[in-house]
Amino acid sequence: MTASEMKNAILHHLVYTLGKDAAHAKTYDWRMALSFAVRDQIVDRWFEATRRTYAEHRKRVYYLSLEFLIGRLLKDAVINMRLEEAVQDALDALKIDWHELLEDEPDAALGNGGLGRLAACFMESQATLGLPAMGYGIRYEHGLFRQSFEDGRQVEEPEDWLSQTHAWEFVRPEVAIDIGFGGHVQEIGSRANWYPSEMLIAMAHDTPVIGWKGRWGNTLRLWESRPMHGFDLARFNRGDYAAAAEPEALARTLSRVLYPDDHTEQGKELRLKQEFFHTAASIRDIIRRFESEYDDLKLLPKKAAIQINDTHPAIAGPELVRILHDERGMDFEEAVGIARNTISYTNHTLLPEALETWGEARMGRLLPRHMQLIDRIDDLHRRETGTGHVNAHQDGKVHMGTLGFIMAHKVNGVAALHTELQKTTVFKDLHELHPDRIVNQTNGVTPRRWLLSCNPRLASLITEGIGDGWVDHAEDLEKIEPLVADPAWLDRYAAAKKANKVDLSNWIAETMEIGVDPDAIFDIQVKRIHEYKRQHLNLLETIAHWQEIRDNPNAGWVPRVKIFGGKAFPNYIYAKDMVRLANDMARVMNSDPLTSRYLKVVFPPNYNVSLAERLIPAADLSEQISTAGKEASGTGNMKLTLNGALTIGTLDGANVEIRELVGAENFFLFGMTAEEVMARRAEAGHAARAIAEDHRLARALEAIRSGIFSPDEPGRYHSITENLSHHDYFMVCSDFTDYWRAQREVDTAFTDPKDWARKAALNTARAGWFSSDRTIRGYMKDIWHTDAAPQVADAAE
Ligand code: B1H
Repeated sequence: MTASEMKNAILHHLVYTLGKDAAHAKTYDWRMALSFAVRDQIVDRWFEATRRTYAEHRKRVYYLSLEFLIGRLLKDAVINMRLEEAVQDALDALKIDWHELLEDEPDAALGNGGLGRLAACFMESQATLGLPAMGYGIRYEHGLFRQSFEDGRQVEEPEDWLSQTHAWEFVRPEVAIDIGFGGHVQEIGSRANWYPSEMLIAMAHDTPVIGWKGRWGNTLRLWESRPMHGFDLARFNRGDYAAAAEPEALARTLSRVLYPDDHTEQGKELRLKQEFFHTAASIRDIIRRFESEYDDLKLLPKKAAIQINDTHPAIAGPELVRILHDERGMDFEEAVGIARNTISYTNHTLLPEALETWGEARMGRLLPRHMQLIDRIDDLHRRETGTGHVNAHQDGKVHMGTLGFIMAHKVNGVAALHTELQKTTVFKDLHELHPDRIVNQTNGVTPRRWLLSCNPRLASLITEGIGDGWVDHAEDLEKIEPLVADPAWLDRYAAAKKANKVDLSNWIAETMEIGVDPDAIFDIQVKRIHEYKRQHLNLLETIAHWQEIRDNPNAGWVPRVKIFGGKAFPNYIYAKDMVRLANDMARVMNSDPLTSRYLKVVFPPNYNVSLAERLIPAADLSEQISTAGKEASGTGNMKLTLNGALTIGTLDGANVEIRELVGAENFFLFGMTAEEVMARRAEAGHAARAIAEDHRLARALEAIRSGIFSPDEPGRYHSITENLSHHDYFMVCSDFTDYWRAQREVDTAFTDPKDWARKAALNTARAGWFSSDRTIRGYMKDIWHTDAAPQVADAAE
């Protein structure tokens, strides 16, 4: 497509789709017009992929997830369609600022963190690989809350991405699926009819997901809940206005908001309803599509693979059995076998507080037939394995992890260490019964968004050196290793990083009115705020460092900018205290004339995908400091490595694999191993001992206690200091000394800029394995048993 064709397409949509005269068009109108013009380019390729999938009777992969953290889509689409030049030139001709349009797009935050972003990266990789796949999620009207700070405190506001038309979706009013809850069951022999007492409708909205060079397009289908019976006109006519609208409002609450839980199990009824709504609609849609193509349901595992993203859609097992057995009359045991061979389950966390359970009373009331089927599945599983002690329904609750495991042919962990720990902890008994079921698929991230798009300077430098093959064969990044030996090339690598840091410094100055030194170490910890991720370990080290600078302000310190980003769950008081402490520290330290040349603390609010794209390319140091054994994988760690940040980290999650690949000499390791953590935790008084043995730690804790950071309320952080001094489940104190040591090694290493650049470049060169293309290939081979389809011709540049 030429620039002038693009310009005409934009003008056409401006006038005929948006009904706007160019003379009066605002940023929003231009962005929408551009988005529609780009979307037009995608549609034919998307159709072509669908047609081929049918024509070749290909196996489809269905990714069921309550979260898809997709972020903005415009730039992604333009890049994958190779339309950058055409768009840039067209907008220049129209005197429209491309960056202003990009910034105008709402960030679709339909997820909490890593689990949701992983689903989004997977969608992009599946499309890039040409794998027929479909993502199923919920079209939340409000995504993850918007975070702002008031006097340093986190304040949550509703997120409103749908207040403007979503440019990328196609509404499918004809795909409307009935979903029932409650009611009663009438058993007829082994089978049953379920008569729900409450009904609503799931309506589909489809967003095309286009792969690299437009070679393949898949669909992200998001369900919106709708009332079965709309407005009650009789009531309205009687003057009962509120009641007339009530059924409608109730039905719509199901897709109203994303639960902001991240690793906590709230057990709310509405959440269970969301889970069933999502899963039942998706399963029904999958069966409908299958039956339009095949007439023998025994073929289902051959033609469809259903991946459930954590246990949130784990009701898929019983629901599929219900359809096969109750509705289609398949023998019960056979139905379980078919369902199991179709479904596989990814476990994302071992944290006990995150493992979903539902009370039998609630489950029995909302899903009476599923409750019966779960007991029969347990019963069958007991007979198959000859054991009585592993049941999904146990102690008055349904354990969704166990249900997920029993109803899947493969269960996967998300990094090597996490998968091994699964075998010895949460799924120990089940693993012994089914030793071949657990497999590992280490997470990955898409290099299109997380390098090519977010870091154009580094991406062009790489492409100039080795061609653009790395974009869809990220392992090729290792071809830059020979260049790393060339000092001139390394200077350019360092210059790209520096330019990214200057950009970020300018943004920080403009939006937060904080001046930072672009030559300082940009030390970044971005992720949800959680005790196990240990932002407070970072904060304590920052305090101790600040105190040492104050002791000796003229000692020639290596300047640092500590950058934090992340949201705390609204009811998680401890995490919110950590946010406030960081902000209180920033206020005090940034205005300290003795130290502010050397140390700044910056906490931009509302960390989301777009902010990640801004921060990550400017990072020198990646903080991956979770208590060993607690972070299943992490994916931010991979994005930062790819963008040439060195990691300071524990042997946790995918850090282990990152360190192996980039080399121990290019990684700042500290802290106890998962085994050591478990042993130390059993020792009484471990925290007090660690504090007694480290005067820096003791002094940092004392500073918080004294109220230096909260003079108006000295006791503000009492719960943090008390918890760390006495309980310290996450071993902040016991890991502090080694963390301090590693941070000082970072300082020393940074004083040799050439060697630092070399290490950084080697991180980029060796991070290709963390492409989600590699992850998806792993799922295809070990779990889904599918091939990538032949591709549609490349979109020309
Ligand atoms: C991860 C979650 C999670 N693990 C419950 N578990 C949720 C659990 O709404 N809920 O109820 C939401 C999310 N998220 C993360 O998954 C892991 O902590 C990361 O280590 C991992 O990288 C990511 C992707 O696998």
